Parts: sequence; C-alpha cells; structure tokens
Amino acid sequence: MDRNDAIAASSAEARRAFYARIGALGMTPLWEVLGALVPPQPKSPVAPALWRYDAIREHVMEAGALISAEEAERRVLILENPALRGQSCITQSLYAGLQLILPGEVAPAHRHTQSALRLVLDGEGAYTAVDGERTTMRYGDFIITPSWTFHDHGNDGMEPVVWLDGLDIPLVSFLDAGFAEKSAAKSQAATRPEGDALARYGMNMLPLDHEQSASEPSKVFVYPFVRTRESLLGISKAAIDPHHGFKLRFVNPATGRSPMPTIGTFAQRLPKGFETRPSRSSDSSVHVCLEGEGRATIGEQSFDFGRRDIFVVPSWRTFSLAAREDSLLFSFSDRPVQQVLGLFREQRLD
Ligand code: 1HN
Repeated sequence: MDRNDAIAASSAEARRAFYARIGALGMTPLWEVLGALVPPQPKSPVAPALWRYDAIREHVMEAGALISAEEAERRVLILENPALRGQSCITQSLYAGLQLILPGEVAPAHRHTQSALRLVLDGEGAYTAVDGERTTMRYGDFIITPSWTFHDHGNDGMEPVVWLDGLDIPLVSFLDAGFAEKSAAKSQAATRPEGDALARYGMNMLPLDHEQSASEPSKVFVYPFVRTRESLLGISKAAIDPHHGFKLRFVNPATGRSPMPTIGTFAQRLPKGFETRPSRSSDSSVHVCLEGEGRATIGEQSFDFGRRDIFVVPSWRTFSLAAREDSLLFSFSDRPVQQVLGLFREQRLD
C-alpha cells in the first residue's frame, strides 16, 4: 500500500465510522446518494413488456372457475411489470389488470379515492354503472370511474366479458390518500337512464348552469369506441404527425382537461405501412392495440403486437411504432399529473 492508498483507506474507514455514528441518529450523508436522487434524466426501473392477449386469455378464463366475481369483489389478474414484481403495478404510478365477469355475475358496488378506467376487450353483454347510471360495455369502449364515485359491474349477457382496468393505485398509495367503502346495495339503483350523461355533457353542449374546476373529473363517463374511431378516421384526411400518426387525447368536454385528473388517455391511428419517428416522453405509458397489428420498438427491444395485446413503455425510453395493418391504439399514462406539476417533457427525435 502506498501513501495515497493508505490515506484513501483511512479516510474510507473514517467515513464508514462516521456514517455508522450518524446512522444511529437517523441521518445519512447526501453525497453518497446525490447522483441517484437527482439523475440527469429519468432512469426508470420500469421494464418494457408486452402481454399477448391470445396467450393470457385462457388463464383469465380459468380464474372464472376458481372464484366468483362476488367473492373476489373484483376478479382481476394484475399485469405486473416484470421489473416490479410483487408491487401490483405496471408502471411506478399506474396499475393495470384484466377483469373477467361471467354471465349472470355481479361485481358489487363500492367506491374509492383511486380513479379507474376500463377498456373493453372481449365479449358482449356486460354493463358498468357509475354514480347511478349504467352503460353497456362494447368492444373498445373507454369508461371511467372517477375518484369516489360508486361503481358496480354486471353481466346480463351470454358470454364472458373481459376488460382492461387502469387505476392510479400506486400514485394514491405514494400519497397515502386512499379511502374506500362498500355500498349497502350490491348493485346501484339507476337514477338516470342509460345515455343521459353522454347526451347532457358529451354532445358539444352542457347543462345551463354547469361549471367545473380544472381538477374535477368528466361527467361523461363513457367514450364509445364508435366515436373514437370516427374521430381518428375523420382526421386521417389531413396531414399525419410523423411521431404519433393520427393521435388525439380524450378530454373532459366541460374543461378540455383529461377525463380524470390523474390519468391521461389517448387514441391513435396508424395507417398500414406507416412508421412513426422515434420520440420519448417523461410519462411511462400503457398501450393497447384495438385494431390492426404492428411492431413497437422501445429502447433496444422490439415487440410485435396484434389486437388486444397490451404493452408498457417506460419513461424517457426511445419509442416508435410501425403498423403492418391499419392500426388503432389506446394508451394511458400519468401525463396530466406531470403537466400540472410542471414536470412533463417530450422529445421528438430524428
Ligand atoms: C376496482 O374497484 C376495480 O371497480 C377494478 O372494477 C380493479 C383494483 C384495485 C382496487 C379497486 C373495479 C381494482 C379496483
């Protein structure tokens, strides 16, 4: 050991001893963790991943034989990010799962401060009731249950129905702001006819005295796939965005903000043969293919996707899409949270 090594060794030893002494007092040195605490750019622990619906469907159905919707309260298989196993989340801020409801079943009414979205993926004949109004669930429909609204589901049809749930569970848990309660009634009594909210709030008109603050969720609680499709096809005659194809965001029509304050939702169309240029953004996002097929390139990895497949893109990872067929994708992320906090960044590359 030369003199410099000896000095380094003794100072390393001195530091360790110091850390132990201050550790006993509930303190720790910033300089050992500063780089990790304040990285030059996001280093998300989230792994890119894809769930192929054809491969997981049979397991979702198998859950139907193991437990009833009522016993489970919600019969869901959680989609866990492969790098965050055991944490019940698909990104650091968002939860995703596949929910199954069989003919004749009811998922009882409850409410919680976590906000939820549903994206209907398989089967027909189920309904969701939100705050006293039912909506029939059809393929590709995007439905919200905002924070603290009572919601229950049921299946009056003949087929198993599966949808994707997206919730802000990890975000609410981080803030220790979770509250929940069950309703006395298993199913909510209808206080409005089906379609009332969409007619009242979702047709470019509003009730005379309706005013909302920016953080209030949308009164429109179903965004029917037929309408989303029509919008995406309608804008397809105009110029295409080289990074995103034909992409729109869902809004609360009364405010222009996201349907719920914590989750941003998007739909995009990529014509057959179109390849987006790469981009990256600070919101980790979950994507669902509703029509078509193609390939997602996320960082160094590529994933082939088809109808009903679900994939996750980590924050600040280079991301591009290539459509082998005319494709429609739905996606969601915590973007509105980052935007109100002044944190959101997007970089269009190439
Ligand atoms: C929930 O209420 C639903 O209402 C689905 O369908 C998934 C995951 C965790 C907590 C509450 C639903 C959920 C959930």
